[in-house]
Amino acid sequence: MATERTLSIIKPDAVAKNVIGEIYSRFEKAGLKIVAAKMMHLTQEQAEGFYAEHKERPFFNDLVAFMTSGPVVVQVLEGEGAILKNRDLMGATNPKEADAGTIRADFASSIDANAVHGSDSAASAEREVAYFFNDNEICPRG
Ligand code: IDP
Repeated sequence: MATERTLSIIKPDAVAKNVIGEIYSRFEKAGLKIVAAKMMHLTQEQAEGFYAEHKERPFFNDLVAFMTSGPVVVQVLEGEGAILKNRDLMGATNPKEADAGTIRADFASSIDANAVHGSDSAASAEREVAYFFNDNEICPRG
């Protein structure tokens, strides 16, 4: 399987719960390397742009309000099959449907406040990594 990069966000609810380290530990134990990272408080414009594909969905305004409600931690994960591996670690969008032992099952409280974001395809990963990071902010680790 090819080495991939994927964009991950620890959302405001998980930052508020103080579980950044526990989530990073899951990435690392699964063999994913953090090759870029930053904490930031998204502006309305940044959140709307990031979730532009959901603009017409009924939950869009709530999603933007939630994502701007507190700081997030944004990272690029690198590893074999990183996109799917990260999605598996995250669990289903609705934490009530997430498999036991996944990040969302363990740390998310609702479909709105669901702890983490992860790119869902190679095309999304490419767009989302570039949305938050310049090439010179990504540190390949071999
Ligand atoms: P994903 O984050 O698992 O890829 P998406 O369908 O891409 O899920 O939705 C993006 C985000 O929008 C979700 O993580 C969740 O926070 C929010 N969301 C999705 N569906 C709903 C919904 O039905 N109600 C409220 N929020 C939703």
